[in-house]
Amino acid sequence: MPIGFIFDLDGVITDTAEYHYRGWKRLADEEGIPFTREDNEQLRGVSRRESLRRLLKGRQIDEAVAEEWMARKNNYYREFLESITPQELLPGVRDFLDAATEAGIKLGIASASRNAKPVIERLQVGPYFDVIGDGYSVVNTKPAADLFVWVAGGLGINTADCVVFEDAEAGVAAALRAGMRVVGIGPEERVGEAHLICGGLHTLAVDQVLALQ
Ligand code: B16
Ligand code: MG
Repeated sequence: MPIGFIFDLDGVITDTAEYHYRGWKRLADEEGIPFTREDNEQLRGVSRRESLRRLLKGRQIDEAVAEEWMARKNNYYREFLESITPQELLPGVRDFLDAATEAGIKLGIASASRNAKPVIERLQVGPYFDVIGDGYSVVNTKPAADLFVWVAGGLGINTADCVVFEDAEAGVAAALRAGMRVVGIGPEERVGEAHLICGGLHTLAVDQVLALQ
């Protein structure tokens, strides 16, 4: 039976969380809003708009202002992206993608980011993936199931035959809602709902993941 592996991007393939943090931090400093690295953890895996809502912590701003702030943060973020190279693949990623491809598994990306495609291009891993789902692919991003279901559809694989690799609580919840098996990357308190928890793709073997099915 064909199997699909669906990878989140930020926190699984590469670590762009630091660049998101610096972009939001610069905006927050300019606007006099307190924002720490700890606050940034709450933005992991959620959309740009939801990130802004969490950063505001109940402060009210007009829609036009919200649009301008999101655009400004995104411009800062995109400046950082220009320096990304394949060196910024997380440990073990290329070996794991090679092993999965070798095993005949179809691979896809499901990222909440609207910048996923340029990031993948800069990392030079595009050819591994048959489908790239990003922040433009569906209306409801994680924790809704929609993005994972969209990617599974593109791969032509039943949702029940897909395994998701996720680093965010919202992403694990989304994958479970989609009826998929989930490998959680990171601490128990963040990805504890996953079927298997590990510290990164460098600690995993493809057979171990297939045994989850
Ligand atoms: P953008 P992922 C997510 O990527 C990030 O983890 C999250 O922090 C960010 O807010 C979101 O993408 C949207 O990103 O502003 O570039 O559209 O983990 O789903 O790959
Ligand atoms: Mg992520």
